[in-house]
Amino acid sequence: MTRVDFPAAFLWGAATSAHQVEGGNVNSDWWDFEHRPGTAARESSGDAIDHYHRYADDFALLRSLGHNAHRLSVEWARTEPAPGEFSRAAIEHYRRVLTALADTGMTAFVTLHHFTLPRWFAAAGGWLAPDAVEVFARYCRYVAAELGDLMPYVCTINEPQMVALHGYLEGYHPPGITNPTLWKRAGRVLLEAHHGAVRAVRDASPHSQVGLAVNLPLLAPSRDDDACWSFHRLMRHEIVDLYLDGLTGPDRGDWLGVQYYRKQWVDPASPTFFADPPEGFRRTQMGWAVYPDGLRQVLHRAAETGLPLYVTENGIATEDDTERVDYLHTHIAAVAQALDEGVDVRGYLHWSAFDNFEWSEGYRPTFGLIAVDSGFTRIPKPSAHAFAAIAASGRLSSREPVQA
Ligand code: IFM
Repeated sequence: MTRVDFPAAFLWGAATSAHQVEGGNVNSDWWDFEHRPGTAARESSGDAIDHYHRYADDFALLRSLGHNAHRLSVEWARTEPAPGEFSRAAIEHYRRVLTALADTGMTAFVTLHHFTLPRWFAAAGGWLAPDAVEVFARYCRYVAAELGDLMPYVCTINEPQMVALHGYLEGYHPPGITNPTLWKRAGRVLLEAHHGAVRAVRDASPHSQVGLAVNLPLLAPSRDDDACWSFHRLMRHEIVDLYLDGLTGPDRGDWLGVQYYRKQWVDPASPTFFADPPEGFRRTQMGWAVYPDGLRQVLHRAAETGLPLYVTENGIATEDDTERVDYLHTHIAAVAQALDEGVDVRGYLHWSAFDNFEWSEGYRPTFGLIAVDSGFTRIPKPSAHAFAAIAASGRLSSREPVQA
């Protein structure tokens, strides 16, 4: 059994997002999507896990499980319920939330946009509206001015590539569009929106460290033929390179969040653009292929930006918690290996703290270290304790070599 000691300052924690845990996010485009017949959403987010009211107990629980950092999001749809009209009550709510988090001693990573939009912004064209970048920057500036003292780390946008891919090409997130031209346009707007948000946050809260969180699947061609390789190049460009190579200039930010879940095989002949994982790969409740060394590989690719890296999401949807324990060990071992190979990675935030609302898939996939029953009782799983042992000691006793 090998033992790996992480740097003393390494951050350990878990991540959530407002819509997935708070409940009652009725002024958002997602609430509308969940309730509109014919969309891909299978159920309503409803009360989610009522984190909106239970945040203080939730933070105390995570702290007791050894976490020294936590990632969460501020909900734009609550904060700016009408264009340019900000809710004092919403800001005061988030001030209470972030104060409770700071009181536990955990370091806050605060995301400003995690998939959900205010309905009015979506109705005005969302990311394709001519003033989208400025409107988003106005919201970011406001939140940073109001809450910047409680936001040591700010993430502008969660997974811009997935906002573009799921919302504008695959169509199973709002606005439910399946149009390659609009997909490419949305991605470029989101990248520009990140740069605008970095400027806005820095103006309003100069001491906050601002970053972007990108989802980096390890992409491979599903067949060794020209059509497949060329489609692989296109998908890799639109999902990975556009964003990583686009992080240039003074407004690129201070750090980069890497979110890794799986290896994916692109397939130009597939109506979903991707092939099923080949035989031999463990698949999650989402049908995703487990491939720990992909995390090491994408950390190396992200390191080419020269920015300090944080793993801001990594996790598995499974009913079998022993799989989660295994996933944690093998993926944290991949982070350790990347560190050992010289990659500047400074933290690991697991997705997710709690079982929660998994977007169009609803509540069926369970990504949490902590289960939540129908009475909102939190029940830490064995994996929460396995992660606590790693987080509290900063030490991994790896039981398996990382899959090559
Ligand atoms: O639940 C999502 C999260 O909101 C963004 N990253 C991927 C997770 C799992 O699909």
